[in-house]
Amino acid sequence: MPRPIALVTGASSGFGEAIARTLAKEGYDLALCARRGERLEALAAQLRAAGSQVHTGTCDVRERKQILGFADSAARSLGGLNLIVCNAGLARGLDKVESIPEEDLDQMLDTNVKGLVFTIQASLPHVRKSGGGHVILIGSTAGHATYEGGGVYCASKHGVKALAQTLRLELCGEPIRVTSIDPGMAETEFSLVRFKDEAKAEGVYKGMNPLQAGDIAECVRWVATLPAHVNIDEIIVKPTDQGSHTGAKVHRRS
Ligand code: NDP
Ligand code: 8X3
Repeated sequence: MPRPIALVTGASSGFGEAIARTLAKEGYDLALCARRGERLEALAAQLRAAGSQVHTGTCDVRERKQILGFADSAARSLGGLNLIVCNAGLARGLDKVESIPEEDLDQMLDTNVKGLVFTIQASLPHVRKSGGGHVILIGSTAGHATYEGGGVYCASKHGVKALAQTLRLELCGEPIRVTSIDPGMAETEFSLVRFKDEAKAEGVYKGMNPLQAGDIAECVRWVATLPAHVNIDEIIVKPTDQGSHTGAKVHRRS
């Protein structure tokens, strides 16, 4: 049996890094991309030492040519693509819709929505050529609810949900599964990227037990290793301490 091959965007930290580690343990070869290439190389060295073939690419998913070039070179060097994990994404700030800086607006929509579409466009031809496979989109509970200051991030993740549902319709009849994994509060670099302030980022998870990156990697492992005729459409996964889809109802011990 040939080893399955997964492409993971945003593999330099958080969910993407954990997904890469988990899939490597599961016997996958990997194509990993992000903008911080040095982090990818450090991760790739560990995964290669444990027996996986790993192709890395310093790549900004907002740049269509970069992600197209990365998917092509990955498929060429690894021998195809079977599983695509569209994970790269971010939130910037907590500004109201009325006053969000244009730079933050562009970065969230360009990364979370356009970058994801570019990743699909770059990868699907290789998945088809490889005989079929699975596309996993990392959405968010922010695709199921909204909160003040989160309007654009929530719009982007509602967009991810719409793209997952549409892809499932458009790919019906082909042996390609489409799953959306939609986490709630998870302690990664997400809040540091959002606030650019360590104390503020730590405060988000203060006194509660957030999800960890490995919890999301386990969801990916589970849906990807089910029999090919079983498609898990959507997983909403939250910390037990988070009652609502937003931060409105969170149990904190201190
Ligand atoms: P991290 O900040 O830890 O990881 C984000 C990853 O995305 C990094 O590897 C980063 O790499 C990559 N990335 C960001 N922008 C780009 C870009 N333009 N091109 C390529 N890669 C990019 O956060 P998480 O792991 O938490 O986030 C992963 C996904 O999960 C995101 O889509 C996020 O919206 C979603 N999510 C997160 C939740 C949370 O609470 N943590 C909850 C729900 C969803 P680099 O900077 O090197 O490019
Ligand atoms: C991240 C979850 O609550 O910060 O997607 O929007 S939240």
